[in-house]
Amino acid sequence: MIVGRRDLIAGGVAGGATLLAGCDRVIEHPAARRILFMGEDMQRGLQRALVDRNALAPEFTPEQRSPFFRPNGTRDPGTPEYDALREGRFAEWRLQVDGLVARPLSLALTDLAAFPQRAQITRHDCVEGWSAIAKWQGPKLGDVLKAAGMRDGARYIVFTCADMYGGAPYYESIDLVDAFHPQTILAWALNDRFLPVMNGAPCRLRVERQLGYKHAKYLMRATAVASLAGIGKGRGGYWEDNVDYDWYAGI
Ligand SMILES: Nc1nc2c(c(=O)[nH]1)N[C@H]1C(S)=C(S)[C@@H](COP(=O)(O)O)O[C@H]1N2
Ligand SMILES: [Mo]
Repeated sequence: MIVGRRDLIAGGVAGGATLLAGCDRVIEHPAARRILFMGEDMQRGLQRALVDRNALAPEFTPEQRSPFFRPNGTRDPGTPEYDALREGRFAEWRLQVDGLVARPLSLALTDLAAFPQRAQITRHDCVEGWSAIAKWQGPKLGDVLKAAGMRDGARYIVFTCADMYGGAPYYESIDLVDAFHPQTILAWALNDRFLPVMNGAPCRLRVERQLGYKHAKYLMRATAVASLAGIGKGRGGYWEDNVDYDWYAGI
């Protein structure tokens, strides 16, 4: 039996990082560390191979929504650039879609709203042990990528965010299976309102089959790449680079 992330969270254990955190002394040894994380990668690889990556995350009714969707991580990027965009109610904001695409795009919120919209009421699970149910709306990332046209060799989409967290730029990445998953959207609305700043205004990723840290807020750029090497520290995301979280955080 494969224990999913949801089971781990429901049981009060917040995934691999916490499980391993109990063995600090073993982990300090480089060889032990290598073996442990190799095991971890194999386990994740196995999970990715066995789990139906196209299955849908559960969706909920409007009544099941949480009264409040708490923020986590950055609550306000607070940079001069972001402040200026916010001041102008994000009219000047553009999402750059670039990298290994045939037609790079520069999309305003009105452009995102002109795509067919998907709305979904889903549960967000943070590794820190909290969950919240909310309605998200936006175009499917897959539709936006189709508009840009994927070029041969593209394997991942890297999301660049407007904020720094703990002094490092926040970024994330997903593979094309998740990028083209029907519930993966560029959300600009939360519970039928524009995203609040604390939840990632003006636009954030929703990648519903993965844990909260993959849901990049304050999106500025979505870049199709062949490899994650050379981006950040090369592990595919802020938490992956800095805290050993798994790149694939499937639930
Ligand atoms: N740009 C950016 N995206 C981010 C974060 C962040 O700090 N900066 N935090 C992540 C984490 S750990 C979680 S649980 C969710 C929290 O989303 P929320 O603030 O809307 O609750 O956003 C994720 N995306
Ligand atoms: Mo999180």
